[in-house]
Amino acid sequence: MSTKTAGLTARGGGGAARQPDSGSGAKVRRNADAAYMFDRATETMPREELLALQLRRLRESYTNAYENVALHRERMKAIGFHPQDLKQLGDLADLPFTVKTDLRDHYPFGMFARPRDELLRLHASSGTTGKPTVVGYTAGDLDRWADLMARSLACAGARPGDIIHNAYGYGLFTGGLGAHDGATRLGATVVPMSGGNTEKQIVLLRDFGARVICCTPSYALAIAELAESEGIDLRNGPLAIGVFGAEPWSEAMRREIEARLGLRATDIYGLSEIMGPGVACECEQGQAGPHGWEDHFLFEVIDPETERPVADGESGELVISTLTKEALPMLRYRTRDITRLATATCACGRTHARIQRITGRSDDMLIIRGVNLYPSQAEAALLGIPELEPHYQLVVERIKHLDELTIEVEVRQSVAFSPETFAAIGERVRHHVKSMIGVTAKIHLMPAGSVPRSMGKAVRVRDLRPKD
Ligand code: DLL
Repeated sequence: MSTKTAGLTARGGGGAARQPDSGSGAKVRRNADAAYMFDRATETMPREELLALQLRRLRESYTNAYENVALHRERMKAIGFHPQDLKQLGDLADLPFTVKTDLRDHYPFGMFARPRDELLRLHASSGTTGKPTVVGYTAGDLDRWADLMARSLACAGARPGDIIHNAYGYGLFTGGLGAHDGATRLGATVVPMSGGNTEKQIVLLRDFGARVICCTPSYALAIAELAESEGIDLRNGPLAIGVFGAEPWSEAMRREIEARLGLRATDIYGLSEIMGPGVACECEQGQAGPHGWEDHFLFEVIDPETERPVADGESGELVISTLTKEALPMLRYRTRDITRLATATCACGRTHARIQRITGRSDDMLIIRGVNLYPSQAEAALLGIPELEPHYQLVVERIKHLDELTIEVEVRQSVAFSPETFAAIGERVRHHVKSMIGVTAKIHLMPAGSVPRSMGKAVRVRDLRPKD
């Protein structure tokens, strides 16, 4: 559905726009200004001020949701709560969560707090079943997103005047256009490459001399590998900064990408329900986890079982409330991403808390070559094919740095075997899966009874990718 690295297989603040430190579009020579920040006053705001700002904006965001979104109003009324009752940030812990299925249940526009004709953009990502999760933006939302993405790119080390090669997928996925608008706002020259066509990516990276590349970490490695096999050494060129995210990755992968592309690899985090890329971004100085932009988002970490906040610095599920979104205010959104928050001021001087590396998810969502995929979506696609039994497993492997999905699924006993029939069924399944969920999978048809049965929960996924 959402193509983070398009073409590979699939996905590849409140108030007016702020002026960058040195004036919009000002050229800063390569590495000339290591201390540059896009919005220094906000990025280094003392934490007490930041928390006071959060409380004020949180009340406004709850009021927007209460007044304009029936679901939120009903949930607040059901517990006798009114936004004016919000006296301190800690009050949040007793308020209801929002979950991904809320968006599906109110598909497509039922959770918008603004009339459709005030929305200037829609994006969508995978839902848990066939229906995508639709998100929308007012002019103000797009403006703040561009600011936050510019802030993120600058935090990662990009500067006005840089060439930014953007290989995040353009389209319904938020990566491409999100990074694009941010790079433009920063005053950089954007190469709107999108994902795929790796050979051309390498030629343009070399010929245009990009200083910054934006893509998923797995795609960065795929680019490195193809460049090496073609004898093109990107390490000798101006490429200096990578802004990588949209899928889980590790410190080992960071080191490998840095060595093979000769750049500093920074981690960018985001999700479409909250905004898209640029909810948080790592600084090049610290490389110690993405700074979550706390003037626009409120981050909590909860125990996914008890649903209560964990102690400061403990690991749990990240929950995010938007503070300035007009079209789609999100209240205590359960991201399902497992992480920790670090609040000590960073080496770079920024005061915004750092989201530590995402170590997993509290649901069964897989990210395969950047495509968000729930086993239930694959199941829905397989159930539409009458020759198949409802017994399957998704096997995920990493081959040459890229994720490969194989679907092992049983064929009904009543289907007589012939190589032609099976080849035709296999092709139909592959096509159906691709068109419904946007992932190219290898299909392994199995005799009835051969997918392992489980005594308890069915094991739907065998994720054989290295953890580090
Ligand atoms: O992936 C937005 C994005 C685009 C982020 C480009 C960064 C760069 P979704 O398609 O809605 O949005 O997927 C969101 O991807 O809940 C995480 O599980 C995962 N994810 C995103 N960034 C990271 C990261 C975009 N840096 C889901 N590390 C999130 C680990 C990440 N996982």
